[in-house]
Amino acid sequence: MQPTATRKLDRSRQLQQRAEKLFPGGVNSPVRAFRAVGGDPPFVVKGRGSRMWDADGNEYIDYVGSWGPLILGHAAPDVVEAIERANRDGASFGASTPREADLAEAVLEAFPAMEKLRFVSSGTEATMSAIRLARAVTGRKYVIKFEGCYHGHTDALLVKAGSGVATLGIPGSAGVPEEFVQFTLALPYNHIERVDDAFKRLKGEIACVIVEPVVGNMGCVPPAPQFLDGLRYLTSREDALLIFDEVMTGFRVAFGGAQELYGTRPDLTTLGKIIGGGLPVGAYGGPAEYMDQVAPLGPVYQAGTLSGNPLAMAAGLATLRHLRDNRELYGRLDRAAATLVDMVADAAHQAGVAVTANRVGSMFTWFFAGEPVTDWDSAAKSDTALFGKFHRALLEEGIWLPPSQFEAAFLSAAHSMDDISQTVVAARKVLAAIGR
Ligand code: HOZ
Repeated sequence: MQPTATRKLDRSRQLQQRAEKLFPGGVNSPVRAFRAVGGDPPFVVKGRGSRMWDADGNEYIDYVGSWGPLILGHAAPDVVEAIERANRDGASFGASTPREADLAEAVLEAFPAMEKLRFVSSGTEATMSAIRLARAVTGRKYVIKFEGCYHGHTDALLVKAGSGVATLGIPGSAGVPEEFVQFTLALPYNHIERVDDAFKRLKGEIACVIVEPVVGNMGCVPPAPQFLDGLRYLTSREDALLIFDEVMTGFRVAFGGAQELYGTRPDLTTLGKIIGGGLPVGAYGGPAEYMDQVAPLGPVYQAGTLSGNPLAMAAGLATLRHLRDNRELYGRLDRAAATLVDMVADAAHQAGVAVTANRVGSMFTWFFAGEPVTDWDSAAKSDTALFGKFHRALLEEGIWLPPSQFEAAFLSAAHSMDDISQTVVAARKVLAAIGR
């Protein structure tokens, strides 16, 4: 790797100035502006395996992986080939294609809780549609979500949300009338008794509970033992639906997602990221009895011009086939991530910097916090200024972490032991400097 300690970013700065004239904050998704960590966002021009290169030729070991989809790393050969082959036949038809069923079968094989699904173009669409379906199925209005969980930017779910909303310290969003969120209850994650209370208070009125079974959008926060089973028990008892938002965790924490890892079966599942292999995609699914309520069979309307897009289907299928045929990859990812996460946490400890490391498989966060991080209140106690310092200094060393304390980092199958050693060496140097 070329030395990056005196990284030049001239070209990136020119591109940033141009972008700022064109896009709010110069970006098409807020966290990319690096506002929470300070410093200038490099403009990326190429990725290969575990690495990315910016417009000035600086090289980085990437731990964002396009925010989760790239479990096989950048430009994985079988994914690139599948996209190229599909593209030669035409990029979009607005009509059904065989690839949609190919990918659907691959998804359903891994997620037995789903009998049918519907492809959409983003995680936001998937969760929005799943909520609509849950309300239709139950004939009820209220939705329980959890503080610090992020389910995309649909109006009803932008309440005490994680991801960029948490990163920028926005309590909700301007432009969302309070009437639109009057049926959304935001409760603390991992506090099952609060969910029980809500069900008692609003008896027969709660349509569903939506949860990230492992949170990635307030940083990585695993479920407490019995939390997911507790949600399953309460939703079944109250005839409400349980929705697992596995946009981040699906095919990530295990082949069959968090529902396989923890053995809890939701009613509806939302997916995205990995199932599109780096192209825009989302999906929601569940038992046929529920899914058949969606138009054209049923009265729940939902549609999309690019839904089931042939290129996204091809990229997703190549990714899922690779994962299915190389299941041992999950064990390898788990061990490699454990090594990385623990060694950096040790380095922090030795440098006298308070860090709490959270990890599930290959998703993880180093919280700059002295206490366990189990919910939004504890995540929010992190020293975000110190995290910003850590982020900026690591970037100088050629290590690219998510530019927010409240976003999970990801390891891919393309990361080598050499990548991990380089990252640990860089983190030791940075932590020793900031711990002084
Ligand atoms: N909200 C996304 C991650 N949780 C960030 C998307 C992006 O900026 O690309």
